Amino acid sequence: MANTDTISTEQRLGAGNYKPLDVVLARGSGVWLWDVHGNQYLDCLAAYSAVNQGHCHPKIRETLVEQSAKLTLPSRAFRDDRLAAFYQDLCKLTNSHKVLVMNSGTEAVETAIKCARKWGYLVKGVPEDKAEIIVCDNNFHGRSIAIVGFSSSANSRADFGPFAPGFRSVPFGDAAALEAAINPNTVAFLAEPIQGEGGVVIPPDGFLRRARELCDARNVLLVLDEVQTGLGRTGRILAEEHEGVEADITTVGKSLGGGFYPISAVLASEEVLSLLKPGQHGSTFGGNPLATAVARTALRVLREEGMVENAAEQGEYFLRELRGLRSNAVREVRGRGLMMAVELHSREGGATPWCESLRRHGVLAKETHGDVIRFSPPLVITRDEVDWALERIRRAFSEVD
Ligand code: IF1
Repeated sequence: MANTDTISTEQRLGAGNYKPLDVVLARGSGVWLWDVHGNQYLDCLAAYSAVNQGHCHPKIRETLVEQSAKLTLPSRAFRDDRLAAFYQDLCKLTNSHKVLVMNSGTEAVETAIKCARKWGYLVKGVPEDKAEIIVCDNNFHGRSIAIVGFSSSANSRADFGPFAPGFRSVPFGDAAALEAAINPNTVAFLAEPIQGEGGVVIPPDGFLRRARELCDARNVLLVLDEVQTGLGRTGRILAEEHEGVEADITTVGKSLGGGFYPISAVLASEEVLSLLKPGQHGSTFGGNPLATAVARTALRVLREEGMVENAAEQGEYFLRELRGLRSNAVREVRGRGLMMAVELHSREGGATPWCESLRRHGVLAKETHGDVIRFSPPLVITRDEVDWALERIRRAFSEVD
């Protein structure tokens, strides 16, 4: 089907819940993507950090093919020969005690919310249906009704009400506001270590440590959503490590599936996860052997190929060079590891013209919240590939300015 036919067919038959760049991709490998005309692009989005290992990683694909010929979905009504080893690998890598495996990041966050509430009633002794969870303004934790109910984005919430009660929002990074919001019915504080969709917003240094102290002092669970920041994106396995903090409940997803298969997980203590009894939570595909086999290889190559260390090294260089951009349009450049953003001064049309110019120059990036361009390439990016991208980013910006 020709390019224009593809796009018009998508627009005719598909819901309009995305506004993608009009590039029709057909192949990917590592940091590189090719469209249907054979044009080559460097991917600076990595599927919103779901392809940290690079596109079509051969070892992860090999596992997918091999397992797909053995056993894919016996359901959790029975046991299989892949799940225990996946639990071992994930717990070892993240220094976690127990795992509850799901499919999407949204499901992992919903599961974390259910676990925090159950802990609140059965362990903390909060009166029935009175549990409160504190969240942050400008958050993004997924798109279920409960989660968008505590979103501060009008576009995420409009016309989806009524919403679930029991959530209270405080400014991200404001420890005093967090302290003031905690009350005897507070069961958890839920936050992203760095707000992704919010525009790569990094909290003041020490905020997570202070949140940890407050949660300890007031018997509140610290829940960190590492679906986007986790698995090497910020130069550490988990972003919480930058502050030497350990959450009580951590969610991971996206690159856990290595860009091949949706799988997510909730990591928590025995005390928290042992509260869930048979029949109280689950999912048809959660923890299927195809997903867990793929995830084990996705985690293995992350470690064996030094992707986390590479994210720290290349990210430091990439960010320093982005900060050198000579452009009057740029308001701020920020990031940690290979989770970076260029915020433009607010203007009509936002950052779209810059993303279009970047595309024309062979770099694929996407704006968030209008004025922020996210740069989050796969963690396998080499120094030469960073320089390739920087050369074109400089040209693209000079063209639009
Ligand atoms: C879309 C955003 C990013 C997440 C965090 C949970 C989830 C996400 C911190 C839910 C998902 C995705 C969703 C996707 C685009 C992307 C996104 F722009 F939407 F916000 F990355 F910033 N926690 N983020 O970032 O995970 O259920 O999607 O597997 O909805 O367009 P999911």
